[in-house]
Amino acid sequence: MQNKMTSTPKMKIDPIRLNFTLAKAKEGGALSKRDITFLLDLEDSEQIDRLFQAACHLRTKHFGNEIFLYGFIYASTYCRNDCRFCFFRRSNPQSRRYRKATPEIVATACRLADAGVHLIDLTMGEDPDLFNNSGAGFDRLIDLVETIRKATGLPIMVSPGVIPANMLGRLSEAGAFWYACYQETHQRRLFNQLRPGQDYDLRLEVKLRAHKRGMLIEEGLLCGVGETANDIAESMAVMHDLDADQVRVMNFVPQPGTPMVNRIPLDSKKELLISAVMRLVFPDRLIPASLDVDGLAGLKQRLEAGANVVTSIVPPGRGLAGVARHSLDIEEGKRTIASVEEILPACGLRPASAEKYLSWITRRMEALGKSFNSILPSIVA
Ligand code: SAM
Ligand code: MD0
Ligand code: SF4
Repeated sequence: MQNKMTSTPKMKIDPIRLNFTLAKAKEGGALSKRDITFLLDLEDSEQIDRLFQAACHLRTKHFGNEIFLYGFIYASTYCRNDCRFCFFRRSNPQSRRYRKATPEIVATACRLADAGVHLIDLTMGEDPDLFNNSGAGFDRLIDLVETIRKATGLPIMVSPGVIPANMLGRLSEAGAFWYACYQETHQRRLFNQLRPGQDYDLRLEVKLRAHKRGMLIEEGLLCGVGETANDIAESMAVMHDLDADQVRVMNFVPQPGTPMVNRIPLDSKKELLISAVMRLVFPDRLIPASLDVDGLAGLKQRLEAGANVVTSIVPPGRGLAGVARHSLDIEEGKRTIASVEEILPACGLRPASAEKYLSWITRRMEALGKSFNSILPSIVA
């Protein structure tokens, strides 16, 4: 699986077409797949900077200079799947396994809420304990979501893998207003290579079902795993069809003990390029700058590519892991709001208020045709 983005001499692409394409996006015009692959072919740093400026212009147009902040709790690192890119794949002997107890998770969520995050992202592997046949596992997850929501008053995102359809409604009522389940690619052959033994259609369909149930959804891509610019453009078209509320891309990080450990990772320039093009294609949606790829050191460049949510904020001293970078910057306290707030002014940005985040969710849910009022009580309770 060779990366398509090879290091040929830094060609300038047609500046007139670049001007036209950026101007179209800034005026709210829709970009075609050809526009997207054209922009993804940018190599010249001056031209890439112009793309980043257009992305920041559109972020400002829709979100001003305010940034949302997500707390991340990786509650269980047990998983029944064997994704070839993931440190926590079932058959990785080097993986760090833990399953946090409810009181510990709730205490961590409260600590994150006190620190000022706008949402709690409750993530886990497809833990056999959760997915056991009796459904008792999901009863525990639903109780956990409800307890966290009551204790923090914050909206919750759940990312436990492919949720059984009959659990979506109960999770949503319990306070899980977001469902994150990344397809990684919308190129089936590549999906099957990355996520062997998993059902491409089921993974896509469960997001559609969650959306129909009024949950907000996040779709995500991996880059640096052999995808082409056409694959990325195709993914943005699928994200558009899903009407995804949050869209992301993460640069692949090789993991010890996994089949892709020797894959040469890309530098993060490609992730920034894709993220900036995502801002042009989804100007009014949420786009994360994750601390889970290059840590705090990679935050400024991601924000300068048009992202507007800082994710993977993990408190030290709780024995919690990240996903792609399972320990980077955590115990050093560099994945905290305090560290993030030191970076924001240099980008002319500042944290939004909790009310601002809730009003964005309200508007999106109303756009989804779901009256927020049917769910509001469970947020501000
Ligand atoms: N287990 C659930 C699932 O797979 O949907 C949720 C958690 S999963 C660990 C979250 C995401 O982290 C994956 O979908 C993938 O996009 C990203 N990720 C995992 N391993 C990674 C790696 N080595 N490099 C970059 N991103 C990675
Ligand atoms: C992040 N480490 O935001 C988290 C994780 C899963 N919903 C999120 C990948 O980067
Ligand atoms: Fe399990 Fe998720 Fe990792 Fe795949 S990406 S091995 S489903 S934790």
